[in-house]
Amino acid sequence: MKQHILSTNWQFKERDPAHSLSEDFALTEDWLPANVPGTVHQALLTAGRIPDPFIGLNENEVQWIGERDWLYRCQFDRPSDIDAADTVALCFDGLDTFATVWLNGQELLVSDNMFVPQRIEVGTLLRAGANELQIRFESALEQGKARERAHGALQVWNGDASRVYVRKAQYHYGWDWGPVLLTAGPWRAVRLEAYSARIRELHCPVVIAPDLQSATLPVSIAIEQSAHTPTTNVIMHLAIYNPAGELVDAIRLSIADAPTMAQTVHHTFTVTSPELWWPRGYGEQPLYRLVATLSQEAAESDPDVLDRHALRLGLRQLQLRQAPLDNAPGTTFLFEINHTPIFCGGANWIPADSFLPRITPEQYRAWVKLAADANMTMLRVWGGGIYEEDVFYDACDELGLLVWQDFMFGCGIYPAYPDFQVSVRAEAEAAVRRLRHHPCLVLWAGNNEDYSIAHSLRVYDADFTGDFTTTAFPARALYEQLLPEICAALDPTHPYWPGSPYGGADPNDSTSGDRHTWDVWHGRMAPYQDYPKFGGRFVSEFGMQALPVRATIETFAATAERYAESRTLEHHNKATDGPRRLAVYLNDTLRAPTDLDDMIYGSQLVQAEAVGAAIRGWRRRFGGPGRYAVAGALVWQLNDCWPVTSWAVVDYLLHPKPAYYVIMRELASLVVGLAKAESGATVWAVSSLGVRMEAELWLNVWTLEGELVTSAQRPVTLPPHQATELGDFQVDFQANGDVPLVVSARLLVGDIVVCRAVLWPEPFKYLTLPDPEIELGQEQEILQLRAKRPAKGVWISGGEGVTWSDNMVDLLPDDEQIIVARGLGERPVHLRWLH
Ligand code: BMA
Repeated sequence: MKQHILSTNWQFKERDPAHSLSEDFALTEDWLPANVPGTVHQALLTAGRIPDPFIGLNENEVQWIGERDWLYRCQFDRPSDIDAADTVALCFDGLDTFATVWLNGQELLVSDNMFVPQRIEVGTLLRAGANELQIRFESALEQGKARERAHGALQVWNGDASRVYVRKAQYHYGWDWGPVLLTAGPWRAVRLEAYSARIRELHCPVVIAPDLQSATLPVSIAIEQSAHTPTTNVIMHLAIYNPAGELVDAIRLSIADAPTMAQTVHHTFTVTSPELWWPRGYGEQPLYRLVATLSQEAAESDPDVLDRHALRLGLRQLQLRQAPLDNAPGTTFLFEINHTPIFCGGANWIPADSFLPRITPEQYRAWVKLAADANMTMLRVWGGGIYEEDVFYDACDELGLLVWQDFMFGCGIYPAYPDFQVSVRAEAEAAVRRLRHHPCLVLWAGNNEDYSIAHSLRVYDADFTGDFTTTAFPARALYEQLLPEICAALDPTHPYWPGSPYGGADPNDSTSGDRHTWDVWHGRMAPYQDYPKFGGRFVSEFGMQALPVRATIETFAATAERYAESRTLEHHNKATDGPRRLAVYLNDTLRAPTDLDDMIYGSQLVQAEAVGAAIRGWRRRFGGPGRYAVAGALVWQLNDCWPVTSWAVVDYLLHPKPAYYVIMRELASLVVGLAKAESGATVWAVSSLGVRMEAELWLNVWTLEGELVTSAQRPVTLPPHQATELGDFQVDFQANGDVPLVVSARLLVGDIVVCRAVLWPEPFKYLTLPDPEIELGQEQEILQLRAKRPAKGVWISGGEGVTWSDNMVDLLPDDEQIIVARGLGERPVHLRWLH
């Protein structure tokens, strides 16, 4: 197959209603160069026509763009390698959103769903020599409003309510962390394909034997041949390569000669003793490679390759186990890979930019690597964004991150009238076909919080079984019928779940399915220390806001605006009551911050403490066979789409906030935990290792002045893949009157401290912390940190481009911590801590 990407020679302009459409397209003036793939905002920015909407209050200045229609045009020559007999197709991998396309003046296609790739055979419309492609993008806002008028207004959380009628990334309408930037444009590639025969689809739903000793690879290949010149002597060569790149098996299949224009051929490979794919932390991520080559045999020469497709496959067993618990009501929500129970610690993923085409493959890889480096095992692709780019899933395959994939519906009552369902079907089929072969993929979920909003409006009746489209929650026809049917037909090897959250009469039930824990921050604004009480069988969202790092703030706030309460900083916090809620948590926890740096540090400390309390408390309940009461904790949210104060643990410019390092520690293979108990402190540990571990538990109690009050030491045994309660540790907190005490626990394997936990008296604002006298040793990029007295939240900074092996640590006397600062070079570091 020959392929030409139409990425040059594009122009765009605002539609001028004073002219007819054809006059407007024919105008010679007003056109500006456009990048394709791209968006109108990016093109206007490049042309210097708009201020950067990410800076200051500029978002307000560019709202008109979303209210207008936009025209694109591209002149291109018919590529010389296209034969007269070839079938030629124009492919639009993504059009955002209400697009009409003309080729040489003839209407080619009308599209209203950003998630549906379009492929149109152009036949004789494509001329020899010069051709012109024209696209009109109509305002998604206006089109959505028209549909809303026709079908009735529906309820949403976040964004303009007309969005539920528009199959466009929902966060473009503004979210509680994202600006309103209703862009338009050919956001994915525009391509010409020409062929005499092509592989339309290569599919291989791998099945692993229950004993994991063999894998069956049932391959099916859909082939299409040009209607004009039926090709003869066509063969299909299929080969499977192991992760080292060595051929495992191959086969040559002959293809029936045309007249059959479309046909599917099948072959099943068996791989014995497969190298299994594992989530990171549990094993390697070996990837097999399946290559299908379609060629035409020639009498006296090598066969002509007509088309070639390849898939990377990970061989792994997957099960979502929903089984009764011995020690708690309801059922588990437990992912098993290769029969191994996985605690899915990780994060929610939102689009990494308001303007999608400018996210580079390198940035995608950097994001996924950040998640992997934080010991995360799962990312949830949240339903208000997009079905992500291939490179995102490729990186997850390579780094061993499991992916929970929502369908793209979020926080709304969506319609389900027949045309809407047709569009959703096309979108879902395209997404499932594109993503189903990735080993990282472990779940399809119907939507984000649509059951929650329905429940809050009292229109969700879990027992209702009639025609959903006649109810006030019509989209159950999508989530409980259309989408699961598509998944069952196209991707039976992955589980489907109707929503996130879902399970129980209240979709946010804590005893079945998944749960979004917003009792902290939203809802009742419970203290973050109470997170452990608000668990669920799988917590797929929870989070706490914090400011981004200072360098990021400086990119959008003018010098005079660099204070926490400034109009600019408040504009860059999109949550309803965001600054006020943040102030409550800060006030509950710390003495009031006085300047921007204190506010950054303070909010980030609170976020780190909150997220740590949640994961620590919930992972403790990953209690072993029959007792996996909480099997996942996905923080809301990993990333941002612009520079903003949000729940993100890494800011828009990929700077980790302190919470990131707390997550890294709490999701390590071995962790120790401490909580207050009647007798003092209670201790537990969690292991995600596959073998029983023998370790030494060291416990110490310190005054803030650095005097050792008590200590204890004992051997402990940690069974694999579970949390283990290690009993109570007697501490008499009252022995010295009001003297605050700090309890520390460490696990040692051999001489090495493998994990630490510290239990501080709270709230921190009541503590008067003496100077801990931190000593810093620095040998190139290795730092040694020691303290004479307990130090809380020691944050190390050293300028841009440093990767810390750990950060935001608590220091205690007699416990040196070594931190590796890759990329620091000779630069000095700066420390700050709570005092
Ligand atoms: C959940 C998410 C998002 C939202 C977040 C913070 O509801 O699904 O919609 O951004 O909480 O409010």
